[in-house]
Amino acid sequence: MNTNFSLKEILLQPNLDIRLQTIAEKIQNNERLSEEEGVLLFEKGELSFVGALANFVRERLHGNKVYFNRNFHIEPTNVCVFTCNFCSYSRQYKHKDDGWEMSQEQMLDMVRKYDGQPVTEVHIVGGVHPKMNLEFFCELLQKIKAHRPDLHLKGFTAVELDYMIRKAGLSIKDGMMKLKEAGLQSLPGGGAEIFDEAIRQQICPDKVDAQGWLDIHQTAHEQGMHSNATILYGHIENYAHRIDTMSRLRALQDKTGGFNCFIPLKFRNKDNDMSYVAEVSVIEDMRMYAISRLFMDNFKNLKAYWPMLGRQNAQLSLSFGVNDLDGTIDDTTKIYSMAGAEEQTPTMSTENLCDLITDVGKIPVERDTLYNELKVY
Ligand code: V47
Ligand code: SF4
Repeated sequence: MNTNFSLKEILLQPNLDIRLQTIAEKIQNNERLSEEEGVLLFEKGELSFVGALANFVRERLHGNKVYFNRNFHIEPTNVCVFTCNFCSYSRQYKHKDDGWEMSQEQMLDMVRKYDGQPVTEVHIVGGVHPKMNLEFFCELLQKIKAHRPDLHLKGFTAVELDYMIRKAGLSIKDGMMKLKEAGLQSLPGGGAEIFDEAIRQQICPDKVDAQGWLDIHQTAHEQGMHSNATILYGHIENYAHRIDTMSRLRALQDKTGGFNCFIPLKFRNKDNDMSYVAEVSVIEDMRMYAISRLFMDNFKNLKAYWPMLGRQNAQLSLSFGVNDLDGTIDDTTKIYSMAGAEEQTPTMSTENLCDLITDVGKIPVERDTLYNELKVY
């Protein structure tokens, strides 16, 4: 199934806006788009136009390959000191009896459940619990590494890190060093949301700000760790806010080269304080992926997180610039099912994931966290 127009068909459109024509030529010549051009793509670029260009870039970088990894998630707690209005998952500390808190032993049991299974990564992320401190997490990392040294430990959003390191009275540099020594290898991309201060004030007023988020990722990169970057789109932000966030991430990537991938996350509106905001359409989702592929020219990998997007839309995204479908996740992640995502119990076997990829004429490739190819299917 080919869901794309060819680049030639796009460029031959009789009434194509001259500014879009210039953008198409820049993309063909591998030239960087400006912020103004990014906003223009959101305002004027039809799905067929941005999709054809994004698919062209995707094929230039990755041919027909689509990456996935075998991972599982540990969510230590959903008790959180912060009050992000879009979050359906957290429970405030004063209502902590409605939430969950896992002991180190319970989390190690989850790791032991995968003994003998070919998973390569554990993704650890949760709420910000005031009693789960830096020491607690360093011990947890050490214990997981001691039990299973081959498992790549990807953990903690910049929000969790900022809180636990500040509370321990350490500088970001020293705190990150301590976590690295305990076994932390990569950071997931959460907590970025939208960087614009006024929007942040409305959607997540009390957690780490844009500069704090960027500083933590820069510090991780300088210490040799890699990380991911996300954006939460489709709520009260406008197109300029999206491009501003993407531009700040692109600038940090120019500096460090430490980001593995970019992950646009669609705002879901069930059971949170922003339920009055309507969700955007699938067309807007695909435009978001395509424009991300075009604007984020120094991010090699663009990930669609299928538990949030749903399987069919994730499959569709592979024709709009996406080259990574995250992993064969077990049913241990609740952050999206609680916000109304399609996938209420997000599990998918390797076979299912490969079928989903081959059904749209692409080649499934298992990768590790750092995008080394492990197996081409
Ligand atoms: O920062 C919270 C988002 C993020 C909602 O790095 C919501 O591989 C939509 O970052 N609607 C945390 N999104 C999860 C995350 C992540 C997920 C998958 C892979 C990786 C990776 C990272 O979840 C938060 C926030 O942006 N989120 N609530 C919601 N209602
Ligand atoms: Fe806490 Fe993260 Fe939810 Fe914000 S998004 S309330 S930091 S769990």
